[in-house]
Amino acid sequence: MSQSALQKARYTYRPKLPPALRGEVSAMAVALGAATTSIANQKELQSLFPNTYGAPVASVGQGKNLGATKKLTLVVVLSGGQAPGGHNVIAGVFDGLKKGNPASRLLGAQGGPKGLIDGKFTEITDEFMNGFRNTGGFDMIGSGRDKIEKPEDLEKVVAVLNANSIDGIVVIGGDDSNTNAAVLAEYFRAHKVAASVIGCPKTIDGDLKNEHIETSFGFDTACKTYSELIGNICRDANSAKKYWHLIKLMGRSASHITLECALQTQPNLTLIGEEVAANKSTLDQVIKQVAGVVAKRAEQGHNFGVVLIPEGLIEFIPEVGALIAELSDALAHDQEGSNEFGKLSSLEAQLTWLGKHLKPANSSVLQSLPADIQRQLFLDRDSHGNVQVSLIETEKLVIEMVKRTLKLWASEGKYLGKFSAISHFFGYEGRCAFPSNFDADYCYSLGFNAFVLFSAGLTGYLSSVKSTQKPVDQWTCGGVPITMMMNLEQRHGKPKPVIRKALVELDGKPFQFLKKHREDWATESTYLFPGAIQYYGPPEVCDQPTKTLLLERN
Ligand code: FBP
Repeated sequence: MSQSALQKARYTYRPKLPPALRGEVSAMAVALGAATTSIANQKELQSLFPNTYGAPVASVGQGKNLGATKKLTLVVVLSGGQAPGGHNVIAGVFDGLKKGNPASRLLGAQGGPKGLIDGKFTEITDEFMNGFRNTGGFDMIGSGRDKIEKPEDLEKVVAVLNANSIDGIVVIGGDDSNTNAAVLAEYFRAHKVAASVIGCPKTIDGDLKNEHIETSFGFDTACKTYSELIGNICRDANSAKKYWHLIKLMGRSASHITLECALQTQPNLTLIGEEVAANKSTLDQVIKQVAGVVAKRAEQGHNFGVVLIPEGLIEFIPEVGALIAELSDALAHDQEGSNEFGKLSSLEAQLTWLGKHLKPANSSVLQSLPADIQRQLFLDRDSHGNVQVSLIETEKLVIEMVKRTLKLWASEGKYLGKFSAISHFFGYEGRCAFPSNFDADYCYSLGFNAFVLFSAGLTGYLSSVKSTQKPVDQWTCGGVPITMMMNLEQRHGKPKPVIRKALVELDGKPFQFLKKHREDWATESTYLFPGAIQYYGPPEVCDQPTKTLLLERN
């Protein structure tokens, strides 16, 4: 297969390891601290996870590790959306395992959790591994969004483990997938299955983090990739001085990506979903906020600018969230029943039908939306009939509604500018990029560290690498019990134990930095141009972590 020059160069990059993971694996010992409790609902979680709840926080240091040289068979599972660095987590596990005992085996579950249920594996050999080191994507073994929760699937997994003499599973996933890792670990303990389960924190969304997990991998590379593109657009806007660019950024729920990209590029306006929710802003207020910045810049003769919009914004606006929830229910109900709505073809007829089936407040929000968005709400639904929020083109919605507001203000003599707007959506552009040096090093360390946790006999833990705002020489390693990060949340009307998602904290330093500077950024064009990710060169150019991490940890 032909390869690009960067591909070839990256295959030979040697990721930097923290001091605790250097040297002989038999000298990497795991020390255990005091027992832990979950962040909330302690009683309920203890009864749901009687065999794994309360495990101590672990740290990796110098000492004797008798399990490190044992011959083992481990399985890696990639779960959920792609995130740069997944292949390096696998490389870290692989190298640790082989260093401990060259006869050990690593298997990759094909296509994510489903591969584990069906017993479909790819044997990871040296040659196979070497073709994926330091590369983006999950194409090495594939990923999937299945969960292993149903009793019959759990039984199948146990049969697969026994048939293949598997000693442990590394789950590489986000909050949901690692919640599933905790369920598996508990099930194995309860059913006297010897295999253990260790998770690694993955998601570009950056919402799997807490005291022990400083960042999820992939966030760094994805944000740097989007920031390069945003910086280029800022420069184009500032050169041509004729367009407003409205850019939606991935992040299913939390606005971390949008916030980080704002810190890296200093656009004129950044909407943060969590702030909109906290202020209980209406859609009209959000639109007026955008139109207000456009009008203010127009007064200075600047009919151009850049606005960042998080993917999850729409659901954070309380009235739109309420509309989507009721609409999903009504349409799903119709789909399962008479399919009256499904048979209507004109938008007018659909709106009339919904006028009769929705609460008046939700119906009037629906009526206020541009026709294209109304159509999207009805068309883009999942197999259960639910509205697929991530497919709604919020950036276009904002443009259309800002246009309306500016037209009104112009008719009242309050606005004399020109609003020519272009929409963008950046998501898939960043999920499979070559991992930055930070992600390459971080992921390799997470994987290697996961192996050390296995060798010490731990189960139900997330691999944790800390002090990542500092150079790798100062990173520390350990493990955090997954149950410690859990609470009960309502899912489909029932309480479910889940890892708590980390949303943007409005009193946190990253958001406070944005808040302090945003008025200046709105009126003055103080854009920053981060440029492309650099892989070779001075550390201050190549090895810097995200601004979020620097602000949060320093
Ligand atoms: P994970 O949480 O699984 O890492 O995925 C995150 C994400 O990239 C979101 O930002 C985005 O909303 C979603 O996946 C899109 O996923 P898909 O392409 O499967 O629709």
